[in-house]
Amino acid sequence: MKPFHSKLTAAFAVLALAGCQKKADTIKIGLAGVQTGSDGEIGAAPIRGSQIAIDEWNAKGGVLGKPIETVNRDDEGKPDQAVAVANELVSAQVCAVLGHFNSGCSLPASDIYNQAGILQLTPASTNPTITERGLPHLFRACGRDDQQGVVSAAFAFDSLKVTQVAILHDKTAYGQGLAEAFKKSFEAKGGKAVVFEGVGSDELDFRASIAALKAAGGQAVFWGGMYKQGGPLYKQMRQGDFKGALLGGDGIYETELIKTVGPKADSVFITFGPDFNGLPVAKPFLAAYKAKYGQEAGGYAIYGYDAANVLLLAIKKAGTTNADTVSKMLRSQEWPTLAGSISFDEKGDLKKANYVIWTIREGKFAVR
Ligand code: ABU
Repeated sequence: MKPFHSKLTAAFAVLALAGCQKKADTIKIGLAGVQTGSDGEIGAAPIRGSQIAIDEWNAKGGVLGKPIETVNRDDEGKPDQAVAVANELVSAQVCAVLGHFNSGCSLPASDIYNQAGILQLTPASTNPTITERGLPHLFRACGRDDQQGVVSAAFAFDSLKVTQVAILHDKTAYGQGLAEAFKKSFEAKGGKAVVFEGVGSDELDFRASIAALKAAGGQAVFWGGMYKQGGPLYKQMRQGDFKGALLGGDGIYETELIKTVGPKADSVFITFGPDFNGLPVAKPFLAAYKAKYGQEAGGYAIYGYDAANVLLLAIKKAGTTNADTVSKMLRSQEWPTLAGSISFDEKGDLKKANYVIWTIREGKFAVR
């Protein structure tokens, strides 16, 4: 006999699916992620990108003959709030969720979507565990931290000739996971992590850590965390007369970082996807983003746009919003995106994730 909570979960999933299919007037898509607080700027970008894609689909008649309705929820970058948001989206009977942004939010929220039989496609959550759990309807349109950690470590060791690195992280699922991935890869190359230290995710005073890493012989710093802390860390490295490079992942790829570190901080090195700004195919999207939101599209905006287009195209091709059918469809072929064609493996990861090294040149992010 099934335990009571399993029966409830099954009933909940049936109700959610029934609602999704019964609601004949619109196709509801959840947009979820951090849009306020310290990660607000970087987190809002993919949601805005997704919204632009959905506006374009609606202008052409929606999908499956119905208008697409978005249900947008801010998880504030907090795992507990992400759980509340996920429950709200289930109650709202969305058919799929584009989000969340933070790995620490996608992890608990994905359990709720999984129980409710709702497809989730995150444009930005890079922690490997997200897709390693084998959830059947979970996908990501970005790479993984064990991929970007490898690229960053190879760049530090092979190109910068750094052999001793200090690794700091913010103790989050993203920041700590990325720091560990970098360390593993850097040490496999023959390098040494002379410091590996977690700091609170609201810590802005790094002077003690910088003094310690200088004393330990660190030649560069790897930061596993977000831009709101990465910027002050770099500034304090220079104020503390530490001339080594700052390396980091996609969480510091945000123009707010440049405002903090200055336009000439050319020894900041970031892993992110390839440059799309110069691609003719991306120009209409970049213009639409600026027209709608009054600012340049941040790095993850295009991932949100691409994720929404891939999801809607898969729903259209599947002829249904049923999560099983759409998930099979997503795994079955290559999907065109502004950033090139993508395909998903059995886990829901991209079959090929292209990370390149970015730096800051003339006040802008530029591929090194
Ligand atoms: N991947 C960058 C920041 C989002 C996250 O994975 O937490």
